[in-house]
Amino acid sequence: MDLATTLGPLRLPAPVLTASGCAAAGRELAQFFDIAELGAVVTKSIMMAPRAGRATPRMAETPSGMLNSIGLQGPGVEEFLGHDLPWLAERGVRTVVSIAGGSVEEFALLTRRLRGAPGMVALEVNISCPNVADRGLVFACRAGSAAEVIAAVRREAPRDLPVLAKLSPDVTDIVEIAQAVVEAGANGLSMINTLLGMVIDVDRAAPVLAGVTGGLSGPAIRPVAVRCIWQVHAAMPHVPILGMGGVRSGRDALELVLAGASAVAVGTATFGDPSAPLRVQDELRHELAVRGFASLADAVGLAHRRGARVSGAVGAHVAVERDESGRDGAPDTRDEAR
Ligand code: RRO
Repeated sequence: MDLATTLGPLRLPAPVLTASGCAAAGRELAQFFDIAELGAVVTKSIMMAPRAGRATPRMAETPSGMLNSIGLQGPGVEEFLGHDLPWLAERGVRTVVSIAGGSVEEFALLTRRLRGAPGMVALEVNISCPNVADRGLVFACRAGSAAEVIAAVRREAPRDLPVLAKLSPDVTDIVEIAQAVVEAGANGLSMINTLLGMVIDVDRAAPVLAGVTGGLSGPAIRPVAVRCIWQVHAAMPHVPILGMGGVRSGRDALELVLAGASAVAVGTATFGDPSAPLRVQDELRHELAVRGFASLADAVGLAHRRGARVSGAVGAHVAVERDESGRDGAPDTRDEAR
C-alpha cells in the first residue's frame, strides 16, 4: 500500500499528522510511539511572546466532543526555537509549525523569525482560533483579512516553504475564504478548526468555561469537516487539503480522504488514546487495502466521482453531477440508503 502523499510542494511518506493544539510540540506523545513514523507533527500554534492563555476551567465535555478555551497558551517563538524544534529535528520528525498572531504584522514577524528553522517542513497559518478577545480577530471569518495574513506570510516565507491556511467552519461560505487565501499564496488548506460553542451548568446557572465560549471538537464535528472538505474540493479540486475534525479511526480518516483530503490530522482522539495518530495511520492502510486501493492517492476525492450527488448543499456552490445511469443529482433518498 502506497501511503505517500503530497500537500502541494510538501511530500510526506505517510498521510496522518497530529492536529495542532492537542500535543504541544509532540514531545508528550513520544513516550507512546515513534512520532517520526507519522506524516508530520503539527505544533500547537506559536506566537511571538509567551502567553498564559485564558482562565480555568478551560475544557468541558460535550456530547461526542469537547469544548476548549485555551486561549493560545504557549512558550513564545524564542523558547520554541531554542528547545522544542531542535528536540523534534534531532529525532528526524517532520514538523509543520503552526503560527498565530494578533495582527498581520505579528504573522509576518513570526514567519521571518522562523526562516530556516531546522526540521520545519511547512507553516500552518492559524487564522481561525475561536478563543480570542473579539470575533474581529478571527481573520478566517472574512476573505479580505484572511488573504491579508496569508499574503504577508507568503512574502516573508522562503519561496520553497509550503504555506497551509487553517480555516474556520464558522463562516457562511468556506469556499469564498478558501479561494481568497489560495489567491493570496497559500499552497494548501487545513480544515477545519473548532466550531465556536458554549455549555451552561444548569445547576449553577452559569457558563462552564471561564472564557464563556470555546472551540468544539471531537466526533460531533466530523460531518461538518466532511462537508467543508467536500465543498472546497468540489470548487478547487487541485488545491491540496489537510483534513481534520473528529477523526478517531482509519475509517473516519478515509471518509475525509474520500471527500477530498490528501492527508488527515488527528486531534481530540489523542486525549483518550495517545497512540491514536499512529493507530489511525495503520487502520487507514488496512481500510484502503480491504477496498482494493493500491494507493492513498487513488482514494483522494473519490466520492465526488461516484454516482449522482448534489455537491455543496450550502451557499452558491451547488454543482449537480450526473451518474452513469444519466440520472441527475436531485436529492435522492436512495443515496442515503446505500
Ligand atoms: O488555543 C486555543 O484556544 C485554540 C486555538 Br489557538 C485554535 O486554533 N483552536 C482552538 O480550538 N483552540
